Amino acid sequence: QAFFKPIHSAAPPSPTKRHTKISVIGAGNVGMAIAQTILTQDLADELVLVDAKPEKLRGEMLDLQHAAAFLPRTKIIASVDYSVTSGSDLCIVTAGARQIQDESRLNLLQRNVSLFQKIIPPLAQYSPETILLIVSNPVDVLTYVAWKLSGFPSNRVIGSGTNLDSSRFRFLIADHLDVNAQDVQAYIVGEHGDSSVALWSSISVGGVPILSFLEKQQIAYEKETLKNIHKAVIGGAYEVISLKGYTSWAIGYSVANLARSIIRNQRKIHPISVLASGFYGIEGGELFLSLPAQLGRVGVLGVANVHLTDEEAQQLRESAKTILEVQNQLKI
Ligand code: 6V0
Repeated sequence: QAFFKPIHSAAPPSPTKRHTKISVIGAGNVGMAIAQTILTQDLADELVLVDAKPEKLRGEMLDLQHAAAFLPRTKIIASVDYSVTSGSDLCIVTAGARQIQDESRLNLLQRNVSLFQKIIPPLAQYSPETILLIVSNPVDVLTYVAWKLSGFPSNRVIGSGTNLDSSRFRFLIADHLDVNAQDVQAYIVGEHGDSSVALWSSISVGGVPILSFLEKQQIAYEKETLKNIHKAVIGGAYEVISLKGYTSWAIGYSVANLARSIIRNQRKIHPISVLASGFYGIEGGELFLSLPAQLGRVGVLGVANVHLTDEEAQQLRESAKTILEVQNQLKI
């Protein structure tokens, strides 16, 4: 006997209602922060966790499942076997070696490329239509590696890139000016890391272009302050890692924000790692780095044509060179 007596006149579920499935690969600090933010924001009908450590994975799965009474209904499953990811709309890859104190992101690369050779082909095989969202560092080069290993069109392979750096940037500007970070439009582009580029010329707060405002007021010293803010953005991850051992909450929110734009077809512009060759005079080979890109249900819809000063464009090309130099040494 059924627990509920069915109401036969109730309409059957609409055939157009989509079942949304998101897989998170790597159930470490970052993967779990992303998973829990996705759950609280009601972004998926089914959330899948994959990790190489079965006990830890089961522990994380149970811990999240035990919160079911307080969360939107989501089926949570976990396995070390990639077949559980089958039919995912979005696969978020956070698996990897953790960045250790003072280690540059580029040093992590070699350890992570071989991991990706085990992770990306089965993901692509089980979910041939999925969007791959790469978070593992160094994110720009690993997004390129994922693109090559998956054989997917470039619009379906994205790196979380400088979405997080830009959020740190907006927080620090907002804190300095005592305004709401959501009112601060400011992009960091280029490499997620030491060669990232702050687009000073396009920063605005509530629609007011900040640099020209400061220049008109002849508050020249403020420019120095803003440059120090960029330094603080670059040092931000290193500082958090040296204090608590890893970063998690901000990257969790940042990636869930990208997941929302994709799954809910928001057409929002995010600074994320995309195939950048040909944009803003970037040449010399295929590479991924962050540019302000529009995201929707099919992945990357386009790249915004933000005005860059000559200096900013030059810095962006230098950032591209830094990435290519490393990438060219790889065997994929
Ligand atoms: P962590 O806590 O060590 O988690 C990594 C997880 O990956 C562990 O649970 C491992 O068991 C798992 N793993 C390892 N190999 C495999 C495999 N073959 N298949 C499945 N799972 C595997 O690290 P943490 O979560 O702190 O960081 C994860 C990655 O995210 C690192 O590469 C970080 O550098 C990167 N980050 C990227 C950021 C960004 O803005 N792009 C921000 C923060 C961290």
